Amino acid sequence: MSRYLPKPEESVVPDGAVRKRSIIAFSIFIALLVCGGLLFAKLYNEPQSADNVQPTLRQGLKANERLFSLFYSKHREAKTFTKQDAATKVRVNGDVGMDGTLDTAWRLKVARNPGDTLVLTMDDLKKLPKTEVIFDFKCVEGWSQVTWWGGVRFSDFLKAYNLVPQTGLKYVGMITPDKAYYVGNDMPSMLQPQTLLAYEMNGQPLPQNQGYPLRLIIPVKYGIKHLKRIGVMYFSNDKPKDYWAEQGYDYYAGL
Ligand SMILES: Nc1nc2c(c(=O)[nH]1)N[C@H]1C(S)=C(S)[C@@H](COP(=O)(O)O)O[C@H]1N2
Ligand SMILES: [Mo]
Repeated sequence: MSRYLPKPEESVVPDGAVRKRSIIAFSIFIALLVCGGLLFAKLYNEPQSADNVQPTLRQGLKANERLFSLFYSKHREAKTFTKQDAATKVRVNGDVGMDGTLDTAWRLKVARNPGDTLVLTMDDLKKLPKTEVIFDFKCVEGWSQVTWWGGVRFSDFLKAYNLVPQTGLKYVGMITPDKAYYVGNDMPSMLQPQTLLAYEMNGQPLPQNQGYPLRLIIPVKYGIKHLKRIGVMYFSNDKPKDYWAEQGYDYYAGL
């Protein structure tokens, strides 16, 4: 005995309603077309600014930048590891600005204000509290390694040397003593508590090829930003010169 199956209820839409829906759909289509056309015309007619980007597009880029810096606020922290996780054979990469060897004649020059440069020795820095960080060091070339560093937390250094007003500026620039390698880092990343002026690796003074006597460790950034062998440090609102950004790499180089 065949079972009686009720027919699925047909939804009968009256002709008038179909026409109305078609008109609405078509109107939306036309409206979008007009908006697109207007935007194109606006972009097409806009004078380009100095950096070859139309102001409307620039606004979009600026909004992206703001969104980005929200995610990468100074509260973010890189994942940390234990000393047992740290590599004993630490990879050496990049030797720009690393010619020859440095000795105790080295000084850290900090351009505090125009005409006011601090000149510091390694002993000055070692008097400040020591902070250690063990994190996964990542290079843009595609390798990473858990490594252990010790030194002065950058924010502690600023407090100790009356450099807190300089945190009102947007960037910190660093240069090797021979000026061959240079980086710029944004202030929020510099103030992140894991950022160090490092003078130790695996509990020992830095090897020459890894930045003796002082290097930057900034765990929220890719390796390119961890300048080895700091000679000069300065503060500015303009983006400091950056070696790899000049080669086309992302200036921010955040993880
Ligand atoms: N002075 C200087 N610092 C530098 C570089 C360089 O070529 N010169 N290379 C950078 C890059 S690309 C990386 S990945 C790290 C590598 O640090 P490491 O040699 O201690 O592993 O240093 C960074 N700091
Ligand atoms: Mo790198």
